[in-house]
Amino acid sequence: MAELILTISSKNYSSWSLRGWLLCKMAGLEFVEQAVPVDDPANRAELLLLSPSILVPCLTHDGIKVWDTLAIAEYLNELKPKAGLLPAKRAVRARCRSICGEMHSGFGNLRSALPMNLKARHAGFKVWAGAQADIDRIATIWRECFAEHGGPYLFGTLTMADAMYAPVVTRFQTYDVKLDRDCGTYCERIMALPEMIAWREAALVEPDELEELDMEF
Ligand SMILES: N[C@@H](CCC(=O)N[C@@H](CS)C(=O)NCC(=O)O)C(=O)O
Repeated sequence: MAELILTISSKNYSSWSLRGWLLCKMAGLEFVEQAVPVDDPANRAELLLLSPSILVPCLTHDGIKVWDTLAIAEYLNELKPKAGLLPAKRAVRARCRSICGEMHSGFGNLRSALPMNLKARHAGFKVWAGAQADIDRIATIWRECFAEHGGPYLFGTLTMADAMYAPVVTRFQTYDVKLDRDCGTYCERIMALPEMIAWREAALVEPDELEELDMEF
């Protein structure tokens, strides 16, 4: 197979990079990581050559550029249909795509108030009502999935939905978000995935915090 290159940015701050990277891992494909720091305006010209949206992640394969995380997820599913990125049954696939879409286009309050930052720990963080409503909705989605599919992941086995929600899991840890037992156990399970351990370890050794990135990213 032609070489796959995944362009990403900070492992500490970039939630979309984490999603794209996890999707590649879940697809079971060999890929080359290309890290571009997007905080420096000088790098934006370079990034434009790598990603038409100037955003990460961006996947390059066989002369094809795929940007935007949902498009990457669908592309990987086409490349590796047996990897199970989407559930086998049409109705369940529809639900999986729906909750991925909800993550992709929604939860703005959560994303801006609780930005991904794996190095940080905010014990007793005060979550404002708007972000709490997003957290409650996510917990409802997860609980419905557990009830329907019995865990241990959202659709039984790992799918693109778990990748889409993985950065939320890290935020729940960072900001000490109170969750019920099932949701808490799910978070622990996601953080215990070998891929998440590897990502977190790399995030923790990135250069010091960049203040301007301590926001939705
Ligand atoms: N809708 C895009 C969002 C990607 C996105 O916002 N990426 C952020 C990093 S997490 C980015 O590249 N930001 C660069 C910048 O704002 O300069 C996707 O699904 O991939």
